[in-house]
Amino acid sequence: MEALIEEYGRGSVMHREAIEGLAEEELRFKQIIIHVTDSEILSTHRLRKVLAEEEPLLISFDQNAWAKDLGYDLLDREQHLLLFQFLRSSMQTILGHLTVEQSERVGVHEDAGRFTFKQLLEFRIQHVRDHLAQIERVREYFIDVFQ
Ligand code: NI
Repeated sequence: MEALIEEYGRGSVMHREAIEGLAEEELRFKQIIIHVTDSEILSTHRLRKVLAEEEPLLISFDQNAWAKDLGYDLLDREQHLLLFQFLRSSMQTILGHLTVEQSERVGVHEDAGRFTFKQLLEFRIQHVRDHLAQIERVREYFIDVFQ
C-alpha cells in the first residue's frame, strides 16, 4: 500500500515532467492533459465516496462526449495541470491515515462490478502510467515527422 500511495502522490510531478518542453497549444497533448484531469475529478470523488459511504454506486463518464462537448481545445492546459495536482494533494492526508480496513472498503461500479478502495487507487496510478506512455508515443511521432 505504501508504494501505491507514494506513486499516487508523485502523479502530478510525473505528469509535468512528461509534458516538459511540449508546445503549450499542441492540441493532442492538451486533450490528453485535460482528459487526465477530468478523469481525476470523477475518480477523486469515487475514492472519497467509497471511504465515506456504504458500498456506494460509482458512476462512469463518457470520455469522448466530454472531450467533444466541453470544448477541450478551448480549455487551459496549466489550469488543468494545477487542478490535477490539487486533487492528488487533497488526498494525501486521507491516504496518510488510511487503515487496512479502509483500503478494503468497496464501491459498486454501475457496469463493471465491485472494487475495493485499493483497486480504485491502483486504477488511478495505471491511468497516469497509460497516458504518460501515450504522451511519449505522440512525442516520438512528432520528433520522427518534424526532425
Ligand atoms: Ni484515460
